[in-house]
Amino acid sequence: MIRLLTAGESHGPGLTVILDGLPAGLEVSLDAVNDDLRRRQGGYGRGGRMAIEKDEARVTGGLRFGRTMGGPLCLLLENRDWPSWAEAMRVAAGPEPDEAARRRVRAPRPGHADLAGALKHDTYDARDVLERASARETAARVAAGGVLRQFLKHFGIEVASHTLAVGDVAMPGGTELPWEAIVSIPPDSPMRCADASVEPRMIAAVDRARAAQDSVGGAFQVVARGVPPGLGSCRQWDTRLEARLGQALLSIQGVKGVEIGEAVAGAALPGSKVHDEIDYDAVTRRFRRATNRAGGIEGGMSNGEEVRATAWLKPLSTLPRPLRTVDLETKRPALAAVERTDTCVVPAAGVIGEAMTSLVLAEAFLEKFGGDAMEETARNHRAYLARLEAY
Ligand code: EPS
Repeated sequence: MIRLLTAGESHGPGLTVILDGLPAGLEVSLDAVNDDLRRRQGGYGRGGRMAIEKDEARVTGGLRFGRTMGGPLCLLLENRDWPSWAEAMRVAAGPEPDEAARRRVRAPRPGHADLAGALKHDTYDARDVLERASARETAARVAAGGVLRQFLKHFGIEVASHTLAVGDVAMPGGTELPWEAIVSIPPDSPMRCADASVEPRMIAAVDRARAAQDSVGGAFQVVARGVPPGLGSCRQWDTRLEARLGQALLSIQGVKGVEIGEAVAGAALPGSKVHDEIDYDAVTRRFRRATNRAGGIEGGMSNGEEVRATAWLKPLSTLPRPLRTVDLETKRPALAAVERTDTCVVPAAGVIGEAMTSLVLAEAFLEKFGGDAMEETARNHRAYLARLEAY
């Protein structure tokens, strides 16, 4: 069983990742992990923070000679911004420093975790809440995803993403973007959008929002190929692959909606125009489909086609021109707290979506094939593929 835990605050000393359940013998390239971290930091629409951070993972447990040993992997990511927050976010006990009082957040931002968290944790300083709610935490998830991607690659599974929409600028609907088009998006692409004619309009949408002191949301799609049929299960509600993918993607800060395949368009169509007809290729000895509106999942299980999921992000809730709120202490009307912020994080969110999809697939993969050492997992996987061919 794969388990991922992260710890750390946005302006604390750093982030810790514990990834438990990987078989022994997985070779881990930290360069590849750091490439993913770099991709997450990019994208047009980021604020000043990304000029400060340069995320790099350091291993403090679980690797020997570059390979897992069967124990949990522990990664650390330093927050370079920490020295500016060492007083406001002091770890040690003692009276609240002036700097912490100055950085108090008493005017909860509509759309943010501030209010619900302050009530829940009984604090009048929403900083206690927002520091952990912050999407800074996603750097830790991407570091874990960078490792899990390497695990999956071993078994021919690859995960990629692309931006579908920013604000009201969207890729033309109804076309399934081929895998090759997605993976040929350059790593430093500003919007991570595969359509060069749409990208400048997405950039303009961010510019417009920034000029209006506002923010924009959007949508990204995650695609996984090489996923064998039979990951996940129709056995119970929580074993279903689409349910697990939905939870993983919805757990990304800012994501409010998830669609598997072409679920939204399909809801308005008759079944005959939605379901992907089944064909058999006698040469490759594989069942296959000419269409993939199901997004590679049927009945809670992968069906051997590409797994495709789309996630929608709300516009960021920190607004330079703030909305109305109420002061936590005085209960008087106030303007919401304004923190340094990004204008758009959709390109980064796609990379985080890849990490979360990798987590779900790796977990479902190990559930099916098991194994305490990579060779054992590979043996089980090979035997299953051989059985599918002989089916
Ligand atoms: C975030 C606010 C911004 C973002 C941050 C998430 O940080 P700051 O308040 O320091 O300017 O840049 O994202 C990251 C630090 C990151 O690594 O993605 C928020 O409130 O969620």
